[in-house]
Amino acid sequence: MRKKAAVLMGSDSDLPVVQGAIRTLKDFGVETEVHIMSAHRTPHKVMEFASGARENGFGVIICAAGKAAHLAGVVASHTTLPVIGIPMKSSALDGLDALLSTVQMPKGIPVATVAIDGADNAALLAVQILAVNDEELAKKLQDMRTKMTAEIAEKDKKLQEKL
Ligand code: RP5
Repeated sequence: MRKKAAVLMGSDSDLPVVQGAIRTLKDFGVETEVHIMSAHRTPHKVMEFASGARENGFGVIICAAGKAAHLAGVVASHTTLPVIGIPMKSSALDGLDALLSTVQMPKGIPVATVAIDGADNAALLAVQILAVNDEELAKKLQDMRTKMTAEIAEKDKKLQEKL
């Protein structure tokens, strides 16, 4: 049976960006649970969710957080499932603080970090992780790439006609 994905975000203010990840996961038919939980505002809830995630049927966890963003790192410390961090732009520093907080994990507890506000790529990476032993998902990924290639070729063709 296919594993589920979890999408966690530190605040409801992250939702407009995180929606992109939720939509992409749903487009691929991945069962997804979405929660607001914060490493500093609800630390016990985060620990409980992360430590039970594997036995609760999850295969990958996406964590979106801004500012001093430690959600992904804390989640990763409580599970051996792959964790993908989305640094959010929600700060006076335009997300550079969250990017460094998320990407600069000390050795031993990895977090795969995507670009600032990179919700779509977080979802695609999650799908790629789940597709390691799922031919149907792998085929959908390949179809998406083929479509993308055709779209670029079409855009280039139009550009050549215009020039
Ligand atoms: C982080 O602080 C959240 O992930 C959010 O990006 C940022 C701001 O949160 P709010 O003050 O809008 O709740 O924990």
